[in-house]
Amino acid sequence: MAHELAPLPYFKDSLEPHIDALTMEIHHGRHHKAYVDNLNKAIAGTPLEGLSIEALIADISNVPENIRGPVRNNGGGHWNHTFFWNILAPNAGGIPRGELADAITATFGSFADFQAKFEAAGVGRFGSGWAWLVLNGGKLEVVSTANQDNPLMGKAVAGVEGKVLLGVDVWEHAYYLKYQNLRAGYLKAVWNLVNWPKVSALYAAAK
Ligand code: MN3
Repeated sequence: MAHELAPLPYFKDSLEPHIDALTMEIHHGRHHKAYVDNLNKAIAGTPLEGLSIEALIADISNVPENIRGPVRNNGGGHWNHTFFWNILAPNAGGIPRGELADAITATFGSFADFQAKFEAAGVGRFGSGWAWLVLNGGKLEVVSTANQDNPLMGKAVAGVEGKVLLGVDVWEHAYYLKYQNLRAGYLKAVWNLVNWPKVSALYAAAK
């Protein structure tokens, strides 16, 4: 079955003023849609059509070489954006609670130290990519990937690994209309949108 672009789980203007409606419209309706369309095109007529998006990108090295690049870029793009839309929410943000909060403090020193490390990972990613919070071998880590790579792809492909708890798109298309070149300002604003109950649920499931 072909992969599909799911509707946003909220209205395109629901993340205002932190992420503007036009950015959401273009980012979801054009960028994410293009990843889905190009992924479907790349795997059309191959046995890979039967795989879930997770199974497909977790095993990139077994994708035939002639379509591996497009599957990696567009399959990664599809998974990453689907995850991103769903880890954000209107009227969210604040601070995590419970076991996740304890783990963040134990690992990074404080929630503020974690935020600084995450923002640095996003700002420090030269060009396009993503910043992530992952659980790797039972330990929280802040990492980043290039382009549409992600930790599901594994260390050999993406350079990082672990179960994804939080991810933020730092491609210019994610913020340029409102923040222009100020990626750091966008990353700070995104804290107002993080759905911590959801991140906590992912943490509980990943442990
Ligand atoms: Mn994007």
